[in-house]
Amino acid sequence: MTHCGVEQYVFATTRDGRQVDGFTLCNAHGMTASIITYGATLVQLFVADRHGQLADVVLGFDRLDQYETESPYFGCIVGRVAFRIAEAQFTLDGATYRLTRNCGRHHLHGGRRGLSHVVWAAEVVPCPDGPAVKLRHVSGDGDEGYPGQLDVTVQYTLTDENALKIQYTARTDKPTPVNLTHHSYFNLAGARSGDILDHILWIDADQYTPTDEELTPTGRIEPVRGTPFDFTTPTPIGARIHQVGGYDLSYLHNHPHGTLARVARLHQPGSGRTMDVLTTAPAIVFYTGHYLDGTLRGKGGCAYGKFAGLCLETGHPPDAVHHPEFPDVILRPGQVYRQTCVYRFSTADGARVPAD
Ligand code: FUC
Repeated sequence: MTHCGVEQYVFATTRDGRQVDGFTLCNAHGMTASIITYGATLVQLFVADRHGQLADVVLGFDRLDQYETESPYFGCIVGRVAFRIAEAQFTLDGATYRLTRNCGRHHLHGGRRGLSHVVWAAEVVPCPDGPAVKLRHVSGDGDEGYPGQLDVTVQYTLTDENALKIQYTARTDKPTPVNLTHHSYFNLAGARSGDILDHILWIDADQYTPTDEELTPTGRIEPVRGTPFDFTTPTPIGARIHQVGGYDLSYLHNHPHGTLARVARLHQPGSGRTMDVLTTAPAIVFYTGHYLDGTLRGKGGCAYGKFAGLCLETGHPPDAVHHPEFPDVILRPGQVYRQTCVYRFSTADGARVPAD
């Protein structure tokens, strides 16, 4: 593409015959983001390195059927409630709701189809910040066990500041939990470049929410200080990973939620690429892609091995429906769920705590 704006194309057809469109957003610096209507999924993100060389920094597939059948949530929007809900049930206003069990006896990432395995409607929308596409999906009352009809929109905007902005809204006709996130696996060296252990990570969070062996939170909120989970000083991801096997945990960051704040910075020394993560939500989940085992064939036939990409997923902490001490995730009729997440790219120094 030689101009900035939005290019719309037909991506593929689902196994049940539904057309899936793609939208490529391009900014003034040649950065591009491609989003498909299946799962509102980011399938490509081309970002410049310190020499201006573009590389695709997100893991994904060439074929739609792979997104339908084997994707470990590559690049999609996850909901209605991201992360695990213990025992796949919760009680709200005196009624108990049973959800799809798709992770042992637990519920994961909104269930079997959720928001990630459905075709969304999409339109190009005018936006002063840059080219934008807005996707919408209405999840019916009872979908995956959740109460209420939930009307969700997600807008992706690519700004001339090299930021991919993701804005969520949701409205409901019955009280229901909502926690939406974006599930890209990033590798700032380029998605075909091996593992992410050399990436330097800073997470502006003094606290995290420990989990049990099945990755459901215990409900405690603990300091990261003195643990291998402490990224308050920029640290290579590989430095302490042998102590934990892989990172898969939720942080409560140090900023008030409701206003957009930078909560993390990821930097890859070889390419010079840096990604800042900003959010209005209270938590960020860090997952190092250690369930990848080389069997998935990604874009260009590339085998994605352990640690091939990492996720920095903003939202509310996992399993908040069971932990009143965590920020509340219940949306009620008349309220509007609104969150923003920004992944902003540069070649800024990643070895120091950002000063600005
Ligand atoms: C992340 C992790 C989960 C799960 C999923 C595919 O959200 O927190 O544990 O593996 O991705």
